[in-house]
Amino acid sequence: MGFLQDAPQLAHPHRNDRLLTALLDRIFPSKRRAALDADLDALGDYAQMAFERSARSARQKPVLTQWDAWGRRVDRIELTRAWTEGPQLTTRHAILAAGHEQHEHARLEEFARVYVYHIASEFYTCPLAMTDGAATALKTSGNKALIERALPHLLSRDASQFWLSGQWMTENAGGSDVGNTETVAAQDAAGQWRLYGRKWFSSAVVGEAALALARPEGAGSGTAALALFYVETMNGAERKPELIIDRLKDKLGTHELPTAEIHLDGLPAWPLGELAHGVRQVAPMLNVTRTWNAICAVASMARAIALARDYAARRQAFGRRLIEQPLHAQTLADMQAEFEGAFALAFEVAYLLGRVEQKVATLQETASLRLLTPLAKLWTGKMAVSLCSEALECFGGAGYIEDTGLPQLLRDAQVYAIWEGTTNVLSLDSLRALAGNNSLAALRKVIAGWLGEAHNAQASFAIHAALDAAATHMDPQKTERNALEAGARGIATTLVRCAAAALLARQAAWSSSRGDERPAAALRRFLGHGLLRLSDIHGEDTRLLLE
Ligand code: MFK
Repeated sequence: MGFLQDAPQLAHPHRNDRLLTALLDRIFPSKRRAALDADLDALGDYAQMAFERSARSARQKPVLTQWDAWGRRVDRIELTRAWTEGPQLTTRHAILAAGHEQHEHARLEEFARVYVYHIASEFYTCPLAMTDGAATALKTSGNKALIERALPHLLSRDASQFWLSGQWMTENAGGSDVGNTETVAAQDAAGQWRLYGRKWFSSAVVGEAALALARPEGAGSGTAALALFYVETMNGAERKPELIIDRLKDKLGTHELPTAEIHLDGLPAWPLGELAHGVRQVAPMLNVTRTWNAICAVASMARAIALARDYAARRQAFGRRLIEQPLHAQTLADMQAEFEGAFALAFEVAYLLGRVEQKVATLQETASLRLLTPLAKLWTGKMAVSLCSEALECFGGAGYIEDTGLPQLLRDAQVYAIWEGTTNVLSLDSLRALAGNNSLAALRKVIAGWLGEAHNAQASFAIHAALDAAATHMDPQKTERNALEAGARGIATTLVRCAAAALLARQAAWSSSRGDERPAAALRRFLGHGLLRLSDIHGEDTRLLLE
């Protein structure tokens, strides 16, 4: 046998993750740290085991069996190994329960676990995110009966009691424009609400509950007339007959996730609150799942970079290891700097979410969180795709070969930019956030606070200059609505890069004072990539280019 290339190895996703360790060292109270570290270690062990297992075994996909041998409708889904392990593992390590404890670091505790676990979970984190979102929306609704009924299951630390919840919003006609929802809610003779309609993407159809948008019979058209309902899907071990699984989707990635098309044929349902303004009521769920999206996107980047770096230290070409080749090293360092910005931002959103929920946040932090959530989602979603693509290229041809497991990283990453609101929908949501609560002024204040801890005049100057340019670009006195919308991505990306740079500067100051100069290098490289991403909005040219 001739030359055989060593495969990349996965370092421990908790113990060897210097960013996560530095973040927790910087903000986390030491009295809670031992318990958190034990969970992170265990989840990291699982992630390493899953990585090694995936190298040995063929990929699995969920299988839907609609009819049994005797013609009975069963709609049974057999799940992959990681999915069957999910309930035990995640309740034992209290992933969701941790996020709903009563202290300001609760969300950080939760999302540190999510970050370490996500890739090994094979996107079992998707229904976990929705379950977390459902618990959050139920709490916000104040509906005592539903809270008492569902929350002990959704946040359970006992797998036998645990329920997953879905988020049934997307329809064939609706898509991003949820106001076109065709599902109808009607009351039967006994006064029980029942849902009738077709949900086109249902990511947690294996769950026990869901939140669903529907139009109460006789209500008007549009978003405001939609109501938000809680449903349960099971009668003991049997799926309720009013929930019919039409088929599983054949997707580009997230193959282990059983995304389904479903029919609701009179499924019993309970309104969370008033029988209107369902999107407003589901918004707390959306903002939580968008935070999950950002953390999971960052976890994909972490995995892609970890494997590419390990490989660069193993692979020899042109007489030296890849990591010693100047252009390869430059490419990896560029990826690392952008990743560090994304990591800092996603975890700051998680931290702020905890502070807002525990009512210890300032008004500026609360207004900034509303803006930073869509910004984090849209930026990290896009970055995960480009970074995973770059990482595959770092392996040459091997990165294009299925049984290395690498192409899956890229295919899966594409979903972050699509579900939970596409990049454009989220850019427009940023405009929605900017229009209310004076959130740009709030964000500037919050950024100034981060920079106050950084003592870095050069970074401050660059960040304030970019923020000024963004503010001028979106001045409502000078910019008409169509131009504002056309430039929304550019505005969003500029604002988010400014926020990330300020967070990098704060982390760099903290780490430099402890002898670690790597975060300062990440900041310099990130600033070197530029902060401004404002678009050239020339409506006439856009029209010509589309003719
Ligand atoms: C592993 C990672 C885990 C991730 C989990 C993945 C699960 C995947 C499953 C899915 O993909 S589920 C489908 C996801 N679909 C979307 O995210 C929908 C995308 N569309 C939007 O986000 C639209 O912006 C939206 C439907 C929310 C609103 O469209 P409209 O019809 O233009 O609504 P409108 O009138 O602007 O807003 C209605 C109300 O909601 C307003 O409040 P008011 O009633 O008080 O005026 C808005 O301010 C409020 N609102 C909208 N978005 C909000 C929000 N409030 C707070 N936060 C937000 N993000």
